[in-house]
Amino acid sequence: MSREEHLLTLIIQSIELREIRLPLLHFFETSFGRTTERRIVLARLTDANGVEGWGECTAGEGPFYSDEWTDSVWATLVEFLAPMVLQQNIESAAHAFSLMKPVRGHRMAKATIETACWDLEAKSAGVPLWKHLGGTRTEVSSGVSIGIQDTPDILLEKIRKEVDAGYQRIKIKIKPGWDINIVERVRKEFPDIRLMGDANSAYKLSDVALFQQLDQFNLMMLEQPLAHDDIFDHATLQRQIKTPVCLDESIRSAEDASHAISLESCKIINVKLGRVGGHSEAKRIEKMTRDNEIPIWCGGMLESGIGRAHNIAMSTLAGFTLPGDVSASARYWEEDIIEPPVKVSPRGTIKVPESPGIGFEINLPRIDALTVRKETIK
Ligand code: OSB
Ligand code: MG
Repeated sequence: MSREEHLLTLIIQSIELREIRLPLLHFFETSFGRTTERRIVLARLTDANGVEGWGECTAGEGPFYSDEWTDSVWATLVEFLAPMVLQQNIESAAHAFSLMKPVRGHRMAKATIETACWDLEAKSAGVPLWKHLGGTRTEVSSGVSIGIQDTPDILLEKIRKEVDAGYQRIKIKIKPGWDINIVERVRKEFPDIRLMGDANSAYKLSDVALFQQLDQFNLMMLEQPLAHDDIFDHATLQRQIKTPVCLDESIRSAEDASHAISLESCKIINVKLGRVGGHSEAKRIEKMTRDNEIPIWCGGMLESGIGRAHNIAMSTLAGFTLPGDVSASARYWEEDIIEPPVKVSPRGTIKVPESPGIGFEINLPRIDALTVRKETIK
């Protein structure tokens, strides 16, 4: 096939999957559990011209944030998803997601391939991924997510460090027993910071009195207080509290976002590439929420550099008006798998890269050293 024909369509010749193990510098604890080491699936797609695209799966080590996890993703990619995209004439990266439509759910597994297709296509075209996606910002606003700590004093110390580093917004994780008391202490110490809480579905609608009490602390938003798959009870809750509800787990597609907007279940949405199935769906959500004047921001899933780079590219789309959870590599990793690592300025911003694709170099020797399994599907 001629080069011209290759430029018209995307033909994936091979998909190399790897699992890497990456220890976190500090444990990360949410209402559903504590993580100390990531088990991350990476995909390296190669086309007929030898151009490569990289994707990172955001699934956790167990089915606790969502029903996907490292081993389910691996099996789903090998058995079903990789064969659906290999050797196909993919019209463009924007169509990769629809090729995998016969598989229901498994959006994080799909996003691993889908995001890699976008990187590959942007590299083929010689443009930065963020431009290829239609992004407009040249720097993105950065916030941090701080997990549940062993003591409130440790939490306050961590917040101090991030505020001093310049991060534009602090998110703390909350759960029953680590909520109102903690928010009160944090507010006393930091009366003016942009502060929010993320419950990761730890509460029920019957806890409404607690959320009404939280209203006094002027939180920017309350993320996913109720069930992971709910949009109905969240609407009832939102009617009874002043703090804006932000949905994370509940929004898996543009349709979900549309339903949540119609029901007034939330005032803000957290967009995560893995949770929604990749850049195409994220773009649909961005358009839908922008048309409805619902602010959005980019969430994080303790990604290594490849996932982080994709998050930065997505965050350049116009609708991403609030600081995201995408922070510096050095907050999580002793050494990242990309070069240079993601850095955050003293103003709490990340400069968008100018080179083609995700715009960061892949540190292959580092990835090799971390790899615990590898499989190439052709
Ligand atoms: O709910 O946003 C969440 C991490 C793992 C699972 C779920 C969540 C998170 C975070 C971390 O809050 C954000 C980050 O990557 O820094
Ligand atoms: Mg969340």
